[in-house]
Amino acid sequence: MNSQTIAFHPPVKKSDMPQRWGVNEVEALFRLPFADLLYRAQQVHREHFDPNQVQLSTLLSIKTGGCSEDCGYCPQSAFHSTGVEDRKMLALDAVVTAAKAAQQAGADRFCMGAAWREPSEADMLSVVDMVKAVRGLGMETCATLGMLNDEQTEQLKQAGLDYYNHNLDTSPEFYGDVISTRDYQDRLDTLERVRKAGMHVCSGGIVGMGEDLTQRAGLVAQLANMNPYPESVPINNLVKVEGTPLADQADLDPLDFVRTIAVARITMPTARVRLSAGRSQMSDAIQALCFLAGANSIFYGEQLLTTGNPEVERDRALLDKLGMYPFADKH
Ligand code: SAM
Ligand code: DTB
Ligand code: SF4
Repeated sequence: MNSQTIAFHPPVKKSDMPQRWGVNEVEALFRLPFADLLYRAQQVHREHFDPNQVQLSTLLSIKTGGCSEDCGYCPQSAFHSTGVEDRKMLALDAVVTAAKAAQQAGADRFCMGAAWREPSEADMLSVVDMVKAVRGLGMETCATLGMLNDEQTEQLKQAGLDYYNHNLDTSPEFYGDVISTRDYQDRLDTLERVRKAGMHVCSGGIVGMGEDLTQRAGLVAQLANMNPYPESVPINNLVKVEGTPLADQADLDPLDFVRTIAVARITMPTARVRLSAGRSQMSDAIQALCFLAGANSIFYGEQLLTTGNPEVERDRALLDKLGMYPFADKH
């Protein structure tokens, strides 16, 4: 496969009359009886996707730790003492080796993450080379590098970047409780630039940070009301890392995580909804419920950025048990 044939997913079309989701409407979905919610999510899912197919993204931290932002959940923030070692940017050959290994293991998308508020000009030159090299392997490419300006989105587009990940993380109302060093509008601006440059948008958030139901609904409404809404929507369950301000946050009821997946599926019918961080702490049964609720993508590989993820063998066994198959196997 060459780089011209990678367009696996058509972009979500901009709609002239987008359905606008009120926060109250989204909250009403969250409050549905569990069986009714999952039934609706299943109907929407089956209308747009093969429900047994799952897309596999592998993450690689290309620059770890020492970040100048104060995101309360993040082990890589320089504001928190978490024991994560600061590492300078990986060399190109290390990235290519990791991408080849991910492809060999069955991943179809490779996502490069960096602990930056925003990339510098020199950083961009390295990242552009990485994107070209990974795309040259025939994988879909994704990067998450922080805020971007117009020139940077153009550089990434030219390099062949398929997706840019930049999460809204939570609702506008709860955001200030978690992050103080940049505001919500900065995130929306970056996403707008990514869209304008013609790349697919990957944007989602984290649940279990102490947000109330209205605020959880507020995050989903923000994402669903983007026109068009993101092609990829990662739903992360907070990974509680010692040394971060959210380390002692009470556990989210796993069924509320499943509900969040279902509501994302109903409100963003054609998006890849990714069951993202937090899977190491989830039983097979809860993950199966997430797939039933409309999740059709996971992070695949033993490591997220700095924290663990299920072993490849365990994920393969889980997918087999459920009769599910990776997206890449069908192409
Ligand atoms: N620095 C860039 C940025 O913030 O956009 C890219 C990397 S950052 C680690 C990407 C995303 O990882 C965050 O927006 C957040 O949603 C997620 N994340 C970070 N720490 C997490 C944690 N402890 N639990 C769940 N998700 C987390
Ligand atoms: C996303 O939504 N989740 C990923 C990816 N996009 C970059 C990151 C999860 C990070 C979990 C904590 C860590 O491993 O450092
Ligand atoms: Fe930095 Fe991203 Fe972590 Fe925030 S989430 S501290 S921007 S690496």
